[in-house]
Amino acid sequence: MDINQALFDRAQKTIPGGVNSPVRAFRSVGGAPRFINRAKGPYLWDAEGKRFIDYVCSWGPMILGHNDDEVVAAVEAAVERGLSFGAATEAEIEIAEEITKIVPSIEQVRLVSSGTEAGMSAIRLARGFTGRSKVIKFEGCYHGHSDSLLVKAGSGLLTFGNPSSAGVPASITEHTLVLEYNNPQQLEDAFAKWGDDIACVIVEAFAGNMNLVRGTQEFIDTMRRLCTKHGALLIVDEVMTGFRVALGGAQSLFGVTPDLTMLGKVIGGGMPVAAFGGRRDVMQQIAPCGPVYQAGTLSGNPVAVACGLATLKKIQRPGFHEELARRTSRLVHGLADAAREAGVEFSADSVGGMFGIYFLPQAPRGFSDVMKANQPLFNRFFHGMLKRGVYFAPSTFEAGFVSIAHDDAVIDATIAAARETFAEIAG
Ligand code: KE4
Repeated sequence: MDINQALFDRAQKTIPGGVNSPVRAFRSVGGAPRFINRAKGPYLWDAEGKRFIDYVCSWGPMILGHNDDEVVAAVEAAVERGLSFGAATEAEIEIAEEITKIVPSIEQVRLVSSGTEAGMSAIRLARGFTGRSKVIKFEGCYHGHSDSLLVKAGSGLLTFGNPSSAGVPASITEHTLVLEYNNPQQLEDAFAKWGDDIACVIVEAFAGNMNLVRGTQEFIDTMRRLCTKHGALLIVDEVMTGFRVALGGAQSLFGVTPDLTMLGKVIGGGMPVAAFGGRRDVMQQIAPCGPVYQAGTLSGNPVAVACGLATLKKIQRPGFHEELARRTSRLVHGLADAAREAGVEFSADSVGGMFGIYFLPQAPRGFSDVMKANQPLFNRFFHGMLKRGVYFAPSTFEAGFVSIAHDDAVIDATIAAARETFAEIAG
């Protein structure tokens, strides 16, 4: 038996599914997950010492590559000063100033420890600010696992959601309306029916949790216009896209000004930092300033903030995002060329340092397109690449990520491995 399998068997004795987050269990691709014990630059090494080129990048945070020397030095210096105080620190002011400088729509920001906390808090704040209960989200988008967001579309069109997880009472999800992504008309209809009862619309402007799916400009503009008209708040979830698709995130590419933004992943550089922020008048409703309660023992943890701050400073270097986008585009074009040469139906897309690969004739425009992808073929591709030392996300419903440590030689090695894999699965 191999070491990863032995570790997986042992892990399942004391950890549900052997993992601390479901996607890591390789359930949708099959086989034993790789137990990683170190990483550097674009590489991971598993428990057997096998090296992989990493396109998960911890699901987005590792935009500088693993264990960037300057980031590690900042973390080590913070550790020397203390692991956690549960008190205010100057570093929290510094990272708040960086965030509000980089993302102009964020006038004030509150740090939390996960994207889930950011989403849960942003929705509570929107409900508190507007005095309304109803929330609109979109099928295929994920904003963390807080109860009111674990919801699937209602049985009929424009009917309120049903729980998508056990343990979530229907009374919680009955305020959440799940609409079709990239369907402006449905938004018009929903606001026509419930406009003045809607607290917020929450959206991934570039969706990354049904693989990468681009929101259309019309879709985003429609929700901004309708929220403004009806006094609802627009929450753009930039946990994945923030500082990743562009320095200023998806909102900078769409030219949209959210009322609230969620941040995570890159903001912590791999350590537990996330945030929500936006209009000052809205943020002033958060405790201790206002009546909307929100708190966290490790919010703004000094070691995690040091990691995030060092990351945010380094990605602001001139040309960083242009170069990251160039490398990511080189990857997806190389993969598409390799698939075409092998005669495998495949497409790919990228926005900044985020990409999608699809066993579909063209990039999906919404959830129903994504569901038509050839999942068995993806699974064969996944394992063919894993065997050749390339680690993609173990699910066809996940986006991929490139770091600035993925240089052309690493990208070209990936494409060479893909050429062999596509030839292998073409039959
Ligand atoms: P966390 O609570 O996992 O820090 O963030 C939740 C979240 C919120 N919003 C968006 C757009 C997200 O992508 C996420 C988390 N993303 C997943 C990857 N699809 C994290 C990986 C996992 O669940 O293990």
